[in-house]
Amino acid sequence: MLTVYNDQHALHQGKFEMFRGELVPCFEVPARADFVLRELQARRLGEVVLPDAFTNHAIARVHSQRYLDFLTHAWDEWVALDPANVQRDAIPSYWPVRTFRSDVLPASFPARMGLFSYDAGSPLTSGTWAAARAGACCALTAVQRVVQGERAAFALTRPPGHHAGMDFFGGYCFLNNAAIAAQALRDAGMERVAVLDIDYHHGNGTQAIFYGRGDVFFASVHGDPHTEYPYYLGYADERGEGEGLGCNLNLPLARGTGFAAWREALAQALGGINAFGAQALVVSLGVDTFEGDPISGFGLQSADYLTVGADIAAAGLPSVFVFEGGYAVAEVGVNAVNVLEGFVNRGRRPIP
Ligand code: FKS
Ligand code: ZN
Repeated sequence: MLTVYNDQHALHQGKFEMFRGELVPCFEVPARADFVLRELQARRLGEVVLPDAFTNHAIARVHSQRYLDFLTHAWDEWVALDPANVQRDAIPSYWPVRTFRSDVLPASFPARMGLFSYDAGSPLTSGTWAAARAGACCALTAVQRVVQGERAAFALTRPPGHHAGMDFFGGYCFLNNAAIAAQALRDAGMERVAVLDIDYHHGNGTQAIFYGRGDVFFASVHGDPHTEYPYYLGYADERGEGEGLGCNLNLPLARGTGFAAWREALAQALGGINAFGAQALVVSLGVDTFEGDPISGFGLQSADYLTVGADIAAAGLPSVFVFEGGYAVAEVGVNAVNVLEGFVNRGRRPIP
């Protein structure tokens, strides 16, 4: 499978994330992408190409201009607060919850940072904007290739994207690569596009971006938000609104769920996508469903990911895979590439 990759992802390298009153080392590290790249090369799964250059136009189809302006200048504003900040990641401390205003853009940088985020676990660093932008370009290049006739392409990017909303970051995500890809497929003439999110965590950002739309279907299999991050979205009764009613399918599963039950939920998600009549598919490919993942709670084993890829291939849709989570760093390459190999090899050998 064609992979689009750019080493600029490593410009985003957070030091610590806030976790239960402590700053702990970031789970979302550059080595994650390195392991996937190495595994792709070892298995000779296909060409690895650099992204093409894009303006912000396609990104601004999904994200608000004032959010993009904030991200563009955030690091410089952080350092302007205190020159010693060059050594520190920027982490928000204030958020406008219910009853506060979000229409006023405060002059204070920390206040604006809270306006455009929803957690303290997503450090913004000197290279965050450059890395996120390069990642979005990888997703857009993958879309272009698929539009030109490639059966599928993989955007190997980080930071991840599916928690980022139209105008907020969080959950290690700044630009929503899957949403940018889905919108780009629409803008290239695909009438109906589906996003399948198989990361352990609900893709709240992607859901929110398309919630009122009837042209993009969102299906997600994830940890039950009653107990799992991002907690405040991802419940089964969220079915879309207005023209988008019926175009959102959440399949939350209890912590501890193993592959058999997970695969049934995947089949339901793919059934929804099929009934919707999608012409193209974007897959938010997280492999934090792995039994050894340090921050998640499902029980998938490495070999299961071959089956996952084959099941997705059976949908028969032109597909853009976008890399999301997965924190068992040593296994993340094998697991992600197993999905891609299972997809490519479907039909070549039997998978039970
Ligand atoms: C552990 C607390 C976990 C944040 C979890 C974020 C998950 C991110 C992800 C993505 F795909 F976006 F990377 N809190 N200290 O895996 O969904
Ligand atoms: Zn995740």
